[in-house]
Amino acid sequence: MQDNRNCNSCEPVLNALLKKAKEDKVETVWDRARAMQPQCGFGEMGVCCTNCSMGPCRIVKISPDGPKKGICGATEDIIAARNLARSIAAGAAAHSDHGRDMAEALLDSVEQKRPVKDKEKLKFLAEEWGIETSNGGIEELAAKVAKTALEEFGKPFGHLRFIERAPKKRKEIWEKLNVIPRAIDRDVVEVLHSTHMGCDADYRNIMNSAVRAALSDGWGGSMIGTELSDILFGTPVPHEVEANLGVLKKDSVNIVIHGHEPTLSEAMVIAVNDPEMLEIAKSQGAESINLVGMCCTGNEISMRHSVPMAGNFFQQELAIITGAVEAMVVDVQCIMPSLTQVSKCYHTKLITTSRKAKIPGAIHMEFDDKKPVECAKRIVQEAILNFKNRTGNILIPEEKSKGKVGYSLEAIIKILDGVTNTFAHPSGTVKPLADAIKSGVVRGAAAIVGCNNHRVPYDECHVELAKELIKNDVLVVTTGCGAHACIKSGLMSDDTVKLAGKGLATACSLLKIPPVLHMGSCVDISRILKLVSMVANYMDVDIKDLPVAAAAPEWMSEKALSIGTYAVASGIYVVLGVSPQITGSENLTKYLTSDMENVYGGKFDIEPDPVKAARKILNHIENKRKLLQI
Ligand code: SF4
Ligand code: MSK
Repeated sequence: MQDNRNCNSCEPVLNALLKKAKEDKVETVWDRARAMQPQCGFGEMGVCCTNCSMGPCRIVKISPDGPKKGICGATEDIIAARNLARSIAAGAAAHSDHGRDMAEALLDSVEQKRPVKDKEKLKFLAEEWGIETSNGGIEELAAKVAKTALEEFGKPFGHLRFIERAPKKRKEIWEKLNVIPRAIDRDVVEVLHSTHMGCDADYRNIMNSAVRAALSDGWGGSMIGTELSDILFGTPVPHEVEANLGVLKKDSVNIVIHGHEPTLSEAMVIAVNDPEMLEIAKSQGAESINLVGMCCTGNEISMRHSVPMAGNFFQQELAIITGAVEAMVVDVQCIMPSLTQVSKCYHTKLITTSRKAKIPGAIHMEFDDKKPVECAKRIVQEAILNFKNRTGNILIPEEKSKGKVGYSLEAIIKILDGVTNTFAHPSGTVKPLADAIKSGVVRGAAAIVGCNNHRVPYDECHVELAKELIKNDVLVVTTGCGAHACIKSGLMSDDTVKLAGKGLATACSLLKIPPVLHMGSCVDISRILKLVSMVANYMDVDIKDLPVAAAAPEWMSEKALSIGTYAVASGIYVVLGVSPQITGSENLTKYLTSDMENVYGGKFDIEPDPVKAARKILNHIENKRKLLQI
């Protein structure tokens, strides 16, 4: 495990709060990672199987005498591929269920007569899906769009609607390989079926099912999540926010909202701004109510409401350790179960809100989509009444930085339109971006996404990779916890252009954008898919031909595996900083890191060192440029 915390922005915060944790006798993720060493070799290589009760079975790689097959005869290839496919399906399920919740929230908003924020986007989507837009009002249209979105999860025939956004050549590849996603739930279920004991025994075929499920995430569930969130709560526009744990306030009621789905956090924004709530807070001796966001919820509400970004995955325990958090309010995904133990050492109330994610020891206040603001007010009140229970044991780090967030696809296109003044298409043009890439002023683009992981230096991998890429004239777009790392280190401020190469710096100065663009939460990687598709269509090539790449330098979640898989299957070169648990199967490892390129045009690579990872991405980009003869 890595104890190294070299990122300039996070090091002082970490050092101070880990010291405090030690003094307060609080265990953190780093302590548990240390205690876990050495980690199980079978698990690390992906060759342990528990798919039936004849097992567990494990393949012994290090000695010639150990078992080379499971009790049923499953080989290392089968076991490793089945394990990986199930993880990808779980990641696709998590993202897609988030998308389904947004569709249900849209339907609820119609029933509750709550207006949608982006009516234009609603109309665009309705038109795209062939829904009649001239009859009836906005509410009727919203209901039709929500129902059509919900049908994408279980329709018995056809394929996913958003597949039509992909370039023609990409769709032909998917069709030839028979991996076109049909219905989101069906594709996830098929992975679970085919990886059941005694079913699919061909690792390549297992991976085909996994690819289909992953594509149903990227071009299905995640895309629905992003589009409907924008319709419901507004499409983000660029603006400045503050980031890092220094955003907590000493004299205010601090509420950290953590997780993923924007329904809860949007209601929390309304609740904390309610004058009645402020009055109660003042009656308890607080100056104000300070709502801050963590992980992807942090991305969602910073993009739409300028709510400060308190930090990423590895900062969730540290936020409570400050001793200044009255409530940590969580919904789904990436919430460490350890938060109950950490919060017990302080006065913090951990409040769970989703029936899908209860944590023993937390207070459960179930969020009701039909009464969002009422629920949020009850939660806020619970936090306010906890202000008086603060002890003097408080340490709020001084560190905070500023940066620009909110680069939705629509915002990027509007900026580009501003340069050309060409409204060639109702949804705008990507011509200036394509021209900048073609001319070589900008060499290419790379997405930096994903989590934190104790196996690599915290935040440093995101930040160093981003710096290397922009230095070499590669535009960086980022989401999820990678976005938090970049904003904390100042990479999203306008003056970051001084770190960029000459070409990229010139383009960014002209467009008045930082060279590292915040594009949102994990589901918002669908924004990136749409952007690369538009550029590919504009240049009349496939995504695989573009000088673009992606990296997940500190990934840990099954969702990241699904993202990586749909990116590779969409033709993108993806560098992982942490190896998936596959190395026990040479065949599967070779398939993912080499053979996939022959069929999909994209492949995985594994490189923990961010500078070496940048070099690989730069080489890939230059190769693609050569092939395009640009
Ligand atoms: Fe063992 Fe086969 Fe059962 Fe897996 S499915 S636990 S390899 S017997
Ligand atoms: S929150 S999936 S730790 S990016 Fe989306 Fe961060 Fe990874 Fe969760």
